[in-house]
Amino acid sequence: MAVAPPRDDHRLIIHFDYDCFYASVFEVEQPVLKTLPLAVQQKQILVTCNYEARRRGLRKLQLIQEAKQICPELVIVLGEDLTKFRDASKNLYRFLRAFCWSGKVEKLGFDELFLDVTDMITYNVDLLNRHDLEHAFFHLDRQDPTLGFSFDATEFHGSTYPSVSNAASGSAWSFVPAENGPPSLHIKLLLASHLAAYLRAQLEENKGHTATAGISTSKILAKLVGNTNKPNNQTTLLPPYTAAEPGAQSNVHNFLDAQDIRKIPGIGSKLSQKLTSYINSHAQPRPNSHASVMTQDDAVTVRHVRLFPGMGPVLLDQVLGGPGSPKGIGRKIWGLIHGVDNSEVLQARDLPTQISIEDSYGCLNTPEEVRKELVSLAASLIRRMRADLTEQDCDGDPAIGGRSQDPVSRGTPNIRWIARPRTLRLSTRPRPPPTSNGTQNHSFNRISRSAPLPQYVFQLDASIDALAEQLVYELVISMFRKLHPEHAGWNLRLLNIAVTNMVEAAGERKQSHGQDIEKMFQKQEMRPDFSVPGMERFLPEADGQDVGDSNLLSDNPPSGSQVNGRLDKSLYSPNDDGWEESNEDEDMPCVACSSCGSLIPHFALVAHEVYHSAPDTE
Ligand code: DCP
Ligand code: MG
Ligand code: MG
Repeated sequence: MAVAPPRDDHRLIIHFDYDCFYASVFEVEQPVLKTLPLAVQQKQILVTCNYEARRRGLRKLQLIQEAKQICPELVIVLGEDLTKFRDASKNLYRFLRAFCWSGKVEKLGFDELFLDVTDMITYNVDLLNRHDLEHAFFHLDRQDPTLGFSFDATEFHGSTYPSVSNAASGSAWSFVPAENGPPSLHIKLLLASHLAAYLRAQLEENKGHTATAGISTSKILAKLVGNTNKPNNQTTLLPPYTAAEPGAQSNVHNFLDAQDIRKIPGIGSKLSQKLTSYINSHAQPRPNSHASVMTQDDAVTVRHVRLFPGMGPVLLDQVLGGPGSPKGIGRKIWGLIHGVDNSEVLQARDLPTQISIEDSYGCLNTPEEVRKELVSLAASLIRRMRADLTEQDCDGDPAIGGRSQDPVSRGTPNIRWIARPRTLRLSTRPRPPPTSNGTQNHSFNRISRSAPLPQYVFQLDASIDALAEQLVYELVISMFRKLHPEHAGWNLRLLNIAVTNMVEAAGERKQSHGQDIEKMFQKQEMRPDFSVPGMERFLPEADGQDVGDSNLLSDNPPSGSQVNGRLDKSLYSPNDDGWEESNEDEDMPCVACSSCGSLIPHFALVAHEVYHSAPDTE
């Protein structure tokens, strides 16, 4: 089936991925670390390391023990407290957003951003002096023509796919149409490559972080092409994006065809497993064919799928569809492997959906112990609310960019709430009594109670400790008593206090939710990483939805409580931060169907077998 080519009212999208992000947060704090091999440890895992360490053979998600053997002089820092990474991520996001006219800057996880710079490029292409391209000027402000940077518009900045020497295109400028014709995609991408370079340089100069960028016309293409040259580099996917003439080659196809299917944002591990097992079990050996039989271990590329006999949205629906899978999955995946991704860059704020602070204890039994812990948790909660839910009011022109306008670093702040949670929730987890045969009962049930959050906690001039005391004495203790009417002896293992039900302050930009591709990006990006043993604690807790009265909630096996010490957990909304778990069918335990190899959730297996036994399914 033919696929509509990417839209020709091209958008220009830049994707950023900060280099060795956690490690560079430490390097910015202590520049001497830049010259040393540096690793960030969580549990027994090296979650990331700087490029000096990578040069010595270390890699992300390696066991610390193994890393030390390879590089005994390794400097190791602990990265279990995510606060500084979250703060740095927010800071960099705001810095880059200040340059972006559309405000369409979307976070993906802590260390990636998409910027929609279409309007900036359109404006600058129109102003380009075609008679002096080597001394072009990129305007960063529509009002002030002096704000901007000089660049050479005869060539792309950074790397390209294909590399310029390989591109049949010749010189970039040969693609510029006649004086009055519409600007070509080529020149728009060329300008976007210079803007990306400028932003990367600003980021490094002002914030000390280097980043890798990808430049193309959609989120999926910008992200994938950016990955091809790391670190501290950028790659632009060159036109042509369609094979308009017979025999012509589309760079989108050429580029995507070589990609491992598992790397395509939107095709997570479960979907690629289904595709791989389908292709491996159905391919006929065909000499010289790309769709020939492969062993289970062979990576399936986009090309394998695209050119597989009979492949199209209908077959993909059969292979990937099933109980619980999103409607139209076949068409969507068929589009993705052709580079079709019309999902917008969302103007998302970095707002959490809830903030929750908890601590685990050997045993809390007396009112005095509980009161003391609640005050301390409430103080942490209010501190976290102030950090995550306020911003400095900046009257300056956000279009002018981050150099002097960075709202984060300007003096004399005028702080205001950008969102106010409406609900306060208290959860506890009592230690269950031993079972009759004397063994420990491993129940993880939490009980919780919610109440409206009093307005006084939003007073920014009051001391955090005083507010915490007031909150506990006036409200939290009575919530606690309703959960535990007994006078003492609760044997508590955990206390959690959270604010939920976030409402953005009036006049704030709205976040839009629910675009499938956004979820798919996150699932693809984050899930494989979290499958590392011992990393489960970064999954948000599962008890986010109670409101109203006392509520028995069974949460997932230990998340925060496994770790000694306090955990603050800001659950970010999906579009801001890829760290939220999704409940779609990809998360369910699945078994492989013995007939077709598709991964089927347990509950749906019987129905699936019925489907195979129907006469027209095979
Ligand atoms: N991270 C984590 N746990 C994981 C995977 C990642 O805590 N299982 C953190 C550490 C990384 C950050 O997320 O610094 C960003 O992840 P990336 O995969 O982008 O890795 P880096 O930015 O560290 O390295 P690169 O230069 O390859 O982008
Ligand atoms: Mg990343
Ligand atoms: Mg990174």
